Amino acid sequence: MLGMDLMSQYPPKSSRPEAWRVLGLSRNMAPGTQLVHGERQSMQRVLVTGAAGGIGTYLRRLLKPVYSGLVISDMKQPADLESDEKFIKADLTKPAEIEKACEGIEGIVHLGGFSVEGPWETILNANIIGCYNLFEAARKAGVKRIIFASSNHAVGFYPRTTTIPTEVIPRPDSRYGLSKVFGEGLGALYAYKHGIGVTSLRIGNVNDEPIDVRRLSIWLKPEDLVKLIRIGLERPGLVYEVMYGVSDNARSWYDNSHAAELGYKPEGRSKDYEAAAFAAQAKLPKDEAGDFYQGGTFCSSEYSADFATMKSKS
Ligand code: 15L
Repeated sequence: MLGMDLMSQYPPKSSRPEAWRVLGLSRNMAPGTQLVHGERQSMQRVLVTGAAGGIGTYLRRLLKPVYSGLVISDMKQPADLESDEKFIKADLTKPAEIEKACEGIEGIVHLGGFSVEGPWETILNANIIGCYNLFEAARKAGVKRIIFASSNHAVGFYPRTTTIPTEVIPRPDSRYGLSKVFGEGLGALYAYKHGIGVTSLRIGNVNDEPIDVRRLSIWLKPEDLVKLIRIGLERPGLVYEVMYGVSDNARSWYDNSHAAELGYKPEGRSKDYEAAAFAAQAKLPKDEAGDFYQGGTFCSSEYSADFATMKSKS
């Protein structure tokens, strides 16, 4: 049984050879290899769904040196697919296709689906039915771990004046955010009922740098996303966890202390980009409800409540 002090060093850094030794690892071991209850466990065959999208494009590059058996899937092949990448074309709404993509897979990073607000039919098919199909295919294939790409929009209707922990009542700000609440629930169901280790990451905004004032609070440096994914795929004993997918942001609205307990040490600091983000913000139109709530324009879009009343109650 690993002690908590050791856990707090997870994933171990190569700059800490003693941690590698205590965990039973060698520096020559392939990344993703670990010791669980005295056995060598390997997590190499990892599937990334939605790999042609914005986050997927970062992860194709960043996960390639980490997982030797990386497989990527999407509805259409990425235009810049490289010869050493294994791509499987799979539409999440077609169970047979997604089952094929899951064959022989140990861990999944599920990014696939519709990544912004959309019509109900689109969200229903891509993010609800598609997500269910993915979890079912994973269960049938004996997948051990799933990272579900949830979103800050699952809780977007909290005001920016509030700091929220992971254990918070959902306040989705859109049909898109609602689908992420569904996905988080699905993750908990498959974790406790089927024994798949699931991590829901409430991702903020993955980008090279924060692009406006709201993103200073929710920015996620792509390399920090990899750290979160590695915790979810590799940390021994994980059942079901929720973490905020954000970097070390001074203006954060999230209490991400649970992620820290699980070993997350973000390197990105949005403070380093404040001047540029404020300059970009100055060019954006004012948005009464959007600027008040964490979810921004996802909250103000299609808004029909009386804002003054809602503000006084939030
Ligand atoms: C998300 O969940 C979206 O997928 C992404 O496109 C951004 O809009 C991001 O949230 C955000 O809030 O910036």
